[in-house]
Amino acid sequence: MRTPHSRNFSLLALAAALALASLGAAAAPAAATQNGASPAPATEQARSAVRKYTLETGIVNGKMVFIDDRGQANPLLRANVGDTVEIHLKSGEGAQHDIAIPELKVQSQKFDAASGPTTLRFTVTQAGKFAYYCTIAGHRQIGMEGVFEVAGTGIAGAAPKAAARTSGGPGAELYTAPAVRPADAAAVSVAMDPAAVPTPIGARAPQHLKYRLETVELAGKLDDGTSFTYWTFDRKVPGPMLRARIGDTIELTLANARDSKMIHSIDLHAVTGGHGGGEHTQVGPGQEKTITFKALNAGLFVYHCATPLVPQHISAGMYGMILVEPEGGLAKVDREYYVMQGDMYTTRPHGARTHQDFDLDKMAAELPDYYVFNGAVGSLTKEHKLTATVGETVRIFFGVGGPNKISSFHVIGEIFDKVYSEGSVSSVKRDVQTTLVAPGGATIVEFKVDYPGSYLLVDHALSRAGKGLVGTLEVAGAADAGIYKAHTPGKAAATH
Ligand SMILES: [Cu+2]
Repeated sequence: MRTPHSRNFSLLALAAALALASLGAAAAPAAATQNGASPAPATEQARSAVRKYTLETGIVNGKMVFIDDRGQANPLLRANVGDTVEIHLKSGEGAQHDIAIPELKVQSQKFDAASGPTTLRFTVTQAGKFAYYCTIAGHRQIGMEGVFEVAGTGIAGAAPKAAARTSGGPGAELYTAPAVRPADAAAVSVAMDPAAVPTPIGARAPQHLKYRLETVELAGKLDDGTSFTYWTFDRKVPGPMLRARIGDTIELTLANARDSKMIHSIDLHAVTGGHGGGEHTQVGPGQEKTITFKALNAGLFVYHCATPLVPQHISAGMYGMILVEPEGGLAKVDREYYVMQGDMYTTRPHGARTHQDFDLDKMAAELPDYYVFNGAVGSLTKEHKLTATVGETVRIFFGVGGPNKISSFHVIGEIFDKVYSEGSVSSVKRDVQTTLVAPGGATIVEFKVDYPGSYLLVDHALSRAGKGLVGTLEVAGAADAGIYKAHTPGKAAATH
């Protein structure tokens, strides 16, 4: 078996600490302590007793944990063979959790602020030390794990069987293969319109700006006939593009929808201090928090949710960008577009016409099933297209939410006249074919369109096009044969 925290590998612990360091104090009871076995409860001395435990979820020292009624994080739970155990469960921060002891084949119902408390009741038939943990993806890894210790001798022949009950529901049957869920007929489009770019700011003095974003979890269309439970900023992927100028002071409120199952937050790479805002914007369902920051550096910056598991929240759609214009603004162009790339991990292969569930193991292995521009397959080929007319200049604000994969951004049949590498507007590269964009990074590309046709936006790691990563730029206008022409086929061969 495992001891509590043994699974806390360093990166996740770091992410959790980064994102939740300050939240813990607010969420945890004052008496919370870090770890260690708690003394046995008073009821323990009696054999074949009913043992009652109360666990509330919360955040202590940057970890998500179960907290007992004495403030102990992930307490050691004890019982004797033959006892009936009752665990009363409540979501302290409002997000969704459960508790399972898989080796004993028991699992509670899921509970959150909306469902209210629940109780897991079962009879113990087996001695030993067993791990209990929350089965919501990622929660065990960021701390929701403890030990259930059973003294005594196993009851002969008593295989752990349907001993589990949860209040208000049927007996919990563990670890049957999840049924294939049909695609959600009510799934909506999450595809952000690439033309949804705020108006240029240009030459004005610094101001105080207010932005408000809402985190929303919803069933969205991932592909034709395929749905996915997205986590979003303002119901779109990427979330809204924000625009400011250097020296502006920005007051940003993050609200988490009442029907959310998860805590969410925002870390903007344009922010100096407070983990980019992630430290002070961890919001439970139905709550909101506000930060104010000064835009000290110009450039194009990614923002993303910074709630553990951070890469899961990003992969599910929680990323966007903020442009901080330099003094005087950017040069005028004819068209501006907003495009972001993401990698997604699902329990069934690419193309499955089902509701796709998130796959934690594939994400850990960095083996995506889907790559998407603006949230879904077809967002920039079917639902929206980029358009321009010959002679116009086009600027694309391009970023990678990721969470994991670098983009080799390229437009087939075009050359970037200018690239502001890594989103930095303080230097420009000219005449670039393909530009690298890191996860959590961005670029600005500009080019004049000189010839009509369909131009494809791709990641030049082109296997990814087959997993959804294609966009279209339709250029209208007159063809100049001096720039490009195709020759009549079939004539050349005869002259040989
Ligand atoms: Cu989130």
